[in-house]
Amino acid sequence: MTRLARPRRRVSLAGLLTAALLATPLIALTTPAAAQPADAPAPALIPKPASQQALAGEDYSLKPWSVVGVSSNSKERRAALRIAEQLSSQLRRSTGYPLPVVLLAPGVADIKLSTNGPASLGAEGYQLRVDRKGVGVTAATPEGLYRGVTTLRQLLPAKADAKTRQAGPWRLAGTAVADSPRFGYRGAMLDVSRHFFSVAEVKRYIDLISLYKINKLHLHLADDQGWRIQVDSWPRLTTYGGSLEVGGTPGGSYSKADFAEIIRYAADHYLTVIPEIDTPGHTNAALASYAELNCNGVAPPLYTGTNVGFSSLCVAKDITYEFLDDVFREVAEQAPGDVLHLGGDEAHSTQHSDYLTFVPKAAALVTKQKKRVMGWQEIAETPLPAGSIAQYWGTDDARSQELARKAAAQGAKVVLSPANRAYLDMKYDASTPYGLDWAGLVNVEKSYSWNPSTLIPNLPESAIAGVEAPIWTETLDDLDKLEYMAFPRLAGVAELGWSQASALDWTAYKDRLGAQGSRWDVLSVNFFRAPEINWR
Ligand code: IFG
Repeated sequence: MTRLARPRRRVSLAGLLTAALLATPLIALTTPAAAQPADAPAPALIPKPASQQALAGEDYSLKPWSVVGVSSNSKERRAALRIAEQLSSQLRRSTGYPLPVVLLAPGVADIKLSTNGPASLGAEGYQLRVDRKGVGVTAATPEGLYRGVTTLRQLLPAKADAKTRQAGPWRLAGTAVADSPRFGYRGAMLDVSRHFFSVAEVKRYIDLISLYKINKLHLHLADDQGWRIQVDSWPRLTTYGGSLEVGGTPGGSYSKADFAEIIRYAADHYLTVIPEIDTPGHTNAALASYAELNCNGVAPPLYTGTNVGFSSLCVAKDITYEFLDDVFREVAEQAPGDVLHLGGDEAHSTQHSDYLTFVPKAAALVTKQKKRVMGWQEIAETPLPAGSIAQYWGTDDARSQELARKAAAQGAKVVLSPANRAYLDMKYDASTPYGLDWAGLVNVEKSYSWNPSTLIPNLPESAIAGVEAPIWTETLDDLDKLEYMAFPRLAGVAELGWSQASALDWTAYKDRLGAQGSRWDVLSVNFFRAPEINWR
């Protein structure tokens, strides 16, 4: 709800300003210069912005009478106001200040948000300035404004993220930031099949990944252990195929209303949801639900173990493609983003020749829904439709690197998810209480210390769409475990996707990372306090 500044406030504000101006000389006479507050150090930002400079002597503190002003042309006004309201509602909670949001009446607002910036800022770029007069965030789009406000939140003391009222001061170091992302695809994948996570739990993950300018949420919605998204034309997929999870505990699934809520919440955080229906392997939940989908007409039992590669859709049967046509249609209707992920990994029980037949047929059913095809790297063995994306999940092995190059060679884009660096279910070290280690132990430094553009030899940088950090949940059955494995490493992958290559320096990053600790404490994030980081 947008409250316009009431004239009464303008008079009282002017009154306050006059009083402050009159008082200043008095204070100046009586307060020795040395008492001027020292400039707060420019706080550590993750992802590191393209450019940031401290403005000495330009610190600014939020005031009880601070006002958030929005200026935007009409087509983006609603989105811009929504962003302003999100910021204000959080800061009202932690500061106790009213922080009204107004459609900018010049001079009233000391926190100015604008989407009238130059088109040169691009889709996600922004400029941010803190000086004695206040704060300004300027972008060319609501998404860019959201990214800039995300930075603004990191410039405030961590307690600004608190759910309850905290004591001030609410000081911002004087700074000028000009920023835009290196890669357009900066993803986090959440496997809700091995263990089911509720809408509320997915929202919590969205809250956390969006703090680091992640812009894609890849949901792994179907696998051997559980089918998690409603398909009205094949109801047993969820009623039966979604009933369990790894370990045999009750599973769950998202009704269309549930999924719509996830989509809405993700959009509010400027995240595009990419739904994945893994095929032709990783399909036991579907095969158990409908006997006719199996080549032998016999439905296998539900599976609650953690093996992979034992299931396959029946490539030879027509019903397989009728099934996928219905599934992709209903999933595409539920996810407005431009990408649908058809999986394609570990099809160890699909004849290779059948795999080469299957993927193009499945891909055609995705493009029929006007979606871009995305799939794990193995799909690069087949001719891919224009606009396809292959997701690399190699461990520096020659075969995976070759698949990535093959994808690029046919004009597909590549998203980098190296399992030995970006898989957040990998143990940090031998003492990590959960997670897997098939791709090796991945400590915080290893997860950060790679450069997307040079990871795979002879992969043209123009083919790299960006990076994604998957978290597989065979061993992760609740949010605490998820947060422990995802943080701090997700922040590092987010930086690799956003920041310039020149910014990628472990020693400097490690120090900035340590400063996130207080923020994660305020947000009650159950992060792994890696001993090598100076958490503060
Ligand atoms: N590989 C499997 C996942 C999951 C993972 C756990 C891919 C693409 C191992 N496929 O990663 O289903 O089991 O780390």
